[in-house]
Amino acid sequence: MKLFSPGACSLADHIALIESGLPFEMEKVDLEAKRTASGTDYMVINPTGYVPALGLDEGVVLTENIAILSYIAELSDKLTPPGELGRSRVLEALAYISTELHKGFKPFFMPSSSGKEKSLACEVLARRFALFEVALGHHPYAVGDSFTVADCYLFVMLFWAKEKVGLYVPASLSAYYERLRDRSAVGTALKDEGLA
Ligand SMILES: N[C@@H](CCC(=O)N[C@@H](CS)C(=O)NCC(=O)O)C(=O)O
Repeated sequence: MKLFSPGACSLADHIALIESGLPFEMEKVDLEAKRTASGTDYMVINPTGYVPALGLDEGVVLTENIAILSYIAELSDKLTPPGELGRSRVLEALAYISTELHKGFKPFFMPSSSGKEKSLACEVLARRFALFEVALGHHPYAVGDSFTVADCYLFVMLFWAKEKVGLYVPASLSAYYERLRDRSAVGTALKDEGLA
């Protein structure tokens, strides 16, 4: 498998792959030029132009964080909580992180955003992060008692909040973030992407 990934949301998939123990390689993508490090037109690999994309051994490409993270969890049989609803609970969390948190950061990454748009985004993100503040009051991870792919994605959202945007992050989420940062897979992924 090959993960197309620079220092972006694809960090979540990078962490998940290391945690899974599955063999993989990485190829960097120049997101402005839409070219991979080996010179391929990235739009041919992923017509949306977004990272991540996961090239599978069979020459098939999987795109979209939710699909890739779910695939890694299924293939490794790790990173999903036990129980009848385990897989659905992870999908529920991934969908929330993707549509409510990830997309909420957009104003911070668009040079044309006004100060007003950014401060509104801060308020909205704080409300949306609060859901996990409540969840983490009941159990140690995003979806229960075990580390899952939802934690990989939530970690990246908190990384952006704390290290890129400077959002206020409540103490319980900060403690969770530090706990995840101490995981060996997270440290390795951050180092490999030059973010440590
Ligand atoms: N819907 C996509 C969105 C992924 C996405 O937003 N990727 C950003 C990096 S975090 C990107 O590739 N941006 C490049 C661009 O907008 O040209 C997914 O969930 O995988």
